[in-house]
Amino acid sequence: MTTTITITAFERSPDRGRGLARDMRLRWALEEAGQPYQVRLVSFTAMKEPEHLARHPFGQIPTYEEGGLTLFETGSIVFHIAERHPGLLPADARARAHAITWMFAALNTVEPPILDLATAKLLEADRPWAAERLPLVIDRIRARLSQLSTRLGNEDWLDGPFSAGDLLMVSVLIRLKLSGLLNEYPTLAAYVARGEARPAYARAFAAQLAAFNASPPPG
Ligand SMILES: N[C@@H](CCC(=O)N[C@@H](CS)C(=O)NCC(=O)O)C(=O)O
Repeated sequence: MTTTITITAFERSPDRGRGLARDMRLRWALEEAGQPYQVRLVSFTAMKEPEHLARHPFGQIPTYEEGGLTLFETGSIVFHIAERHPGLLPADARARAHAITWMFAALNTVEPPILDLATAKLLEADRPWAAERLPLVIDRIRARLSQLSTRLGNEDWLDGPFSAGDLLMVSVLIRLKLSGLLNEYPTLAAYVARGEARPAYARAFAAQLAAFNASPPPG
């Protein structure tokens, strides 16, 4: 018997469905795992209402429902999917521990300065100290990209075959594409392109974009 998987996503994603909202990470993982899923679209208002807060205490997307199980936090959900289906975590215990380490590295070490850049540009641009802070934020990102690029070297993926660690790392780095910073590191730009070229990524991207295009315009 199969249990239906339902995830939540933005009804009107701020990036117009172009891969940045985090439901993309779940869609990609589910596509890699060959698992069908349904999507419940939620508006910004509905996200803060009790029905959604029961799924997600911080009123955000994505969430994941499967039978009686409800999860929030993208990293935890990708791990849940990866543990249950082949293709995202190696069977060998050591290799598996390495892949899980890269999942945490993506979310805990590489993503925070990248999110800081969005905060600095979108939310803090009018503050008197903004011009002074921005170069510091960018330098912190460059430091991480340089280290990551050195570690990746000539390999296709971070530690052996493609894993959930790569899925999250590529997803995090994609946020930098528009800034131009990624192209300063050709090794990482090529790594991201390899992730985007995976058929599972393409299916997930197309599904997210289709959901945006089908959603009613605001107003
Ligand atoms: N740490 C959370 C972050 C979730 C998050 O920031 N979600 C964004 C969309 S990608 C969101 O819901 N933003 C709207 C809001 O916070 O009100 C995760 O990884 O799932």
